[in-house]
Amino acid sequence: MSELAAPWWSKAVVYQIYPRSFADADGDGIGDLRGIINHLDHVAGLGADVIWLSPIYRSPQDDNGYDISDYQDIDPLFGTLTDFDEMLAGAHERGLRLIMDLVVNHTSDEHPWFVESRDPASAKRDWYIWRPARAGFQPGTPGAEPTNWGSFFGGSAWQFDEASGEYYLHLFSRKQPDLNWENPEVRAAVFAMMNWWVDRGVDGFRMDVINLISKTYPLADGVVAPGQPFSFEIDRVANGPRLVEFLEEMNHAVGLTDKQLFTVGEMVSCDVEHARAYTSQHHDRLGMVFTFEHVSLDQGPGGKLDVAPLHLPDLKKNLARWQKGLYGEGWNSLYFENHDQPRSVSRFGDDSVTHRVASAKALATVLHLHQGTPFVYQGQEIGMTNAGFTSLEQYADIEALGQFRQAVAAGADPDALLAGLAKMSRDNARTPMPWTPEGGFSEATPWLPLNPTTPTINVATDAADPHGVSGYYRSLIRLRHELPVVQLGSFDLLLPDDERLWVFTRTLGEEKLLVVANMTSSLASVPMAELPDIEDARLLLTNLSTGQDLQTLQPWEARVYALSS
Ligand code: TEU
Repeated sequence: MSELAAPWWSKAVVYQIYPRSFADADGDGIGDLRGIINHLDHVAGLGADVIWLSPIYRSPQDDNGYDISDYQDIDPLFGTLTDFDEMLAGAHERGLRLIMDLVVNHTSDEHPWFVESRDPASAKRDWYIWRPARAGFQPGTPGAEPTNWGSFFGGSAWQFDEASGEYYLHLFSRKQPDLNWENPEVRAAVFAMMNWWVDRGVDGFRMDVINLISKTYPLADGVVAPGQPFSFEIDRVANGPRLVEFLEEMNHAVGLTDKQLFTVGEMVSCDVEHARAYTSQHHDRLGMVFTFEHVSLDQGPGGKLDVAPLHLPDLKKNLARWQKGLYGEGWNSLYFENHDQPRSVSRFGDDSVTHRVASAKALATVLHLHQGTPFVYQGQEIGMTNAGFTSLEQYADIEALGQFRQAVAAGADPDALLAGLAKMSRDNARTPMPWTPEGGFSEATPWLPLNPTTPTINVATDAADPHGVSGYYRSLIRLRHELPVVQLGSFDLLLPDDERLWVFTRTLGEEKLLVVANMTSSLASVPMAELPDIEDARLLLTNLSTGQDLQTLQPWEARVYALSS
């Protein structure tokens, strides 16, 4: 991609806010828009360019707002449209753009569209995916579901509706019925809603599970894996035959490309080839996608709660494949964390007192020096760790509870499941943002317990520390803003099979960077002969400032060199 053609987000870093857990200004234990307004300086101070807000629309909060009952209003938990306008203006004044979470694979079952759709005679019946019982079965009896699909949150993907004797499809909770995108009225309604937000001043959208909007018809049974109650053949519902058409139609209806709006499509089961097509600069589709590939490498055959050790070469090579695969054609998003993933310092780093800060910075270094748009999830910038929950009662997430229930019913060991949740559950990322040693999130009891590490891991303590994690993020973000080679340089992975070191170069014309990081908690020796010559290199950034030569790296030591070429 030439520099001229590069979009504005090639220089940008996104900061994700999960509003429920960010800051509570009205004292009900739940974060809100006023809380965000009060902390915009924190985000601007990091140097971030864009805020992505997880959903704040009206919602019964079955899935913390990813179940929307009114797309054009703010949930009273979070505030009002007036608060929203103030927040947006506050962001813009600080040079921050703001993107909304667009959740349009499904609505809430309390959305008026779905309420109307429950009536088989209504004009909205076909706005959702209704099906009769399986042939030969009594509706509502075991096995009568139209297909054998499981939902992401446990249980069947079909909900029986007594009143009409039919089932509706919900790939997520039963309170999240899937919209029928085959119906042009549905598409028109979604695009009109998006335009309403664009007219209000928002700068783009993060699109929730957007590659599920085109399903493969006719809907048919999938293979059930041994030991599983349902089929999870994701490709029956992902990347369907009309996806590209729908994305282009949306792009044109909302002017996504014309207005240079920021778009990132969250995509389950999305490989490099899909992403290349969806983000191609030669088409009007999406700016970038979120893949799940690299966050599935530590999963065993039993799924998310079957945690397998991560093999570092797998992670390095996976990211490298995406770097090569999209270069010059599409665009990468770069993330280790979000509201659905555990904390990266606990997952890929070392969250012990000794190594937490260095490993948080090492992870940040490698991620931010790849090509693409980096995403920082609230709390990641201070090296927050997993929640440390030990009993089921501590969890609030519908996914954690649903998957636990389903696995126990299928005969799994509850203790093993709890261990899996402690490592992987989404609630790990959802503990309230610790602003001060006392918490500083809310005056009331927060909706989810504070992380027990709050007295030591919090924004104030980190900011006061000259070696804090957030200061290091600021340096990384500055590097991206200042150096075209960080924005646009090509990527080459060195020592791909090395199990301790993560080493790569970035090259743009005469500019070349070398990144070397020790991704372990022990000393690591660097095979200098296999690296470019660093004799005349300039050390641009390091997380440890040991003053030693590169030959032996301290635990989690990371360095960025500018090579003269
Ligand atoms: O997540 C998509 C999704 O597939 C999740 O189920 C994800 O795979 C899982 O949480 C990882 O463990 C999006 C949102 O990010 C998530 O918060 C929502 O719950 C989900 O869609 C439904 O809207």
